[in-house]
Amino acid sequence: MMSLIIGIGVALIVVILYLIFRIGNLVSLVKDEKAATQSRNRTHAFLLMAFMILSLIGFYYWSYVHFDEYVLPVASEHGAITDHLFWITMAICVIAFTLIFIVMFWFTYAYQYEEGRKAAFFADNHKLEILWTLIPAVVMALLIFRGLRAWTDITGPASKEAEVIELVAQQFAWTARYPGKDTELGKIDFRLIDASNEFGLDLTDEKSYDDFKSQTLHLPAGKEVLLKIRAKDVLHSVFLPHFRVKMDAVPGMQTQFKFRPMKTTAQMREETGNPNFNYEMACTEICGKGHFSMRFPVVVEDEETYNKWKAAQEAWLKQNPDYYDKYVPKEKKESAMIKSGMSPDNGSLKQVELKTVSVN
Ligand SMILES: [Cu+2]
Repeated sequence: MMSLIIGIGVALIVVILYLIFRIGNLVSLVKDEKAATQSRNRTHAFLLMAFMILSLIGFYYWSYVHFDEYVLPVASEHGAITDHLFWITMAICVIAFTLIFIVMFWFTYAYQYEEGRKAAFFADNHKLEILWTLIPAVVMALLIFRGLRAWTDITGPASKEAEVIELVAQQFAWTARYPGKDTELGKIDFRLIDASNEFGLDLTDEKSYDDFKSQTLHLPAGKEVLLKIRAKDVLHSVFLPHFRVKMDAVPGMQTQFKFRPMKTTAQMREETGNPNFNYEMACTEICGKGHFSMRFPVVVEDEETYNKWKAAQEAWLKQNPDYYDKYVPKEKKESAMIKSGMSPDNGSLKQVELKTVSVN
């Protein structure tokens, strides 16, 4: 209903403006041409001033009323710094925008055509040029300096205790890989990727034996997390809005993002008053037709629950025993069995069972 009223209002304003224009034209037919031009000029100058005032009121009013919808609650440590930087930049832009907007329209009003008035002319003005170069340069330098510090912190090396998680993007899904008990991700090789080995796990590396796959991103609250990000086909982008995390997933290279989630999903439900609240991760790079579906559920738990969840997960190798038979080197078979938590009947035995079933 509200938008209908606004629509009708806008239509009426357009009709009124058209009528004013028509009246101006008719008047110019009756009066002499010079006076008519002057009158038209005055009308335009007045309309431009009205546009300036109405737009500014609209801009400030809208921003004020919808302010709370602009930002999601922050749930990470560095998020506060990112937000601070964002709002400083926004404040500078709004001040500059308002000043330029007012001056621009004021000039069209104050210096409208008047008979006999001549425009001032000067070829250059050093003082003015130095001023309008120096002020933006200093402001930009300060902003970039602060931004760079935040950036090096986010992309810098993580501490040894950091929880390392790999996020792999492909058209059109995310997969997460956790390092398992040894807390180190195993080596990967893109040439090893196939229908089952979607990570391209290199099973000659012992660190890969306990790695496990997850279709939900579990994060421990209060602990540093290092996301290692890669893409298998085209550009994708990791976006965790509540944590102020955004990093491109680039095919052929690994990117990373370090952060510390501070609020569990349960705490966030309480804070937002929404019992159905869930964090989520999205892809923010238009990566193809199914881009919209690249949504990944995120759960933040306290460290204890998180560790319990981790301990309950099955290693990728345990779920794919035929890879144990085919790709784990002989001398590492025992270590692979222990690290992946396989029982002796997982490997070759299960293979035999499967074959029997398919024959039948
Ligand atoms: Cu994508």
